[in-house]
Amino acid sequence: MYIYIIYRRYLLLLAGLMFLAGCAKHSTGPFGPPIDSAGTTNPENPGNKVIIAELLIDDFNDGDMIPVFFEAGSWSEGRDMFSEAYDSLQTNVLPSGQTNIYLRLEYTVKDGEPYPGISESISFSPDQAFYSEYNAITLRIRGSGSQISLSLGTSIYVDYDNYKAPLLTSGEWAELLIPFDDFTTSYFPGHTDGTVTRADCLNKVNSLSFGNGNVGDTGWFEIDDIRMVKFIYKR
Ligand SMILES: [Ca+2]
Repeated sequence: MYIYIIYRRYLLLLAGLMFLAGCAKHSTGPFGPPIDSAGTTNPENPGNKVIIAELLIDDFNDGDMIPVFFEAGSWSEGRDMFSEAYDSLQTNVLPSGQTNIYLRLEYTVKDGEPYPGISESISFSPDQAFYSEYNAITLRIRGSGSQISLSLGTSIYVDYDNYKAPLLTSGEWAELLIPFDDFTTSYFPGHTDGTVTRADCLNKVNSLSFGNGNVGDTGWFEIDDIRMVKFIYKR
């Protein structure tokens, strides 16, 4: 069983890393195309985004690495055999005296075959049907300035198929809303020939991960308040 878990984790990491190069060319902003509440593209007056449903994946405030949403799983660092990655929980004391806990990953991506890179991820079993109830992910992130790839692994074809979105980091916390429509995939022809829809794939999500495959990059990122949300534009 232990061997299987390691193997599966390696597959997920491998799949994630295979995709990073493509994400570097993707420059969609965090809020995606404006639509109105009926789902119609409306660049003149997108209105305000209003979140009408949400599912907390994890805010880390319980102080453990088990996601609030998925207690059968655990956050874990991943890396190829040459790179380095160390995850930890960090605590902030807020002005109110309360504490906020978030997840930190420190890493060095070293050159190594076949797919150098690091990741922080959780795996879901059984698969999760996020697309049927939600249309975006919200989270808070800060980091050392590198581009991080947010990945939803899906099992519609094989167990390491991925949908990805790039996240830019800076030293300041950023609150991001990433619509599912901003996620891209390029693995299999079925994704683009119309035989398999985004909904098909994102209703079979088996992992969520944050990764970096930029060889030579040494840095860190911190994440908090990860939620699946459903938003509409309201005018
Ligand atoms: Ca938190």
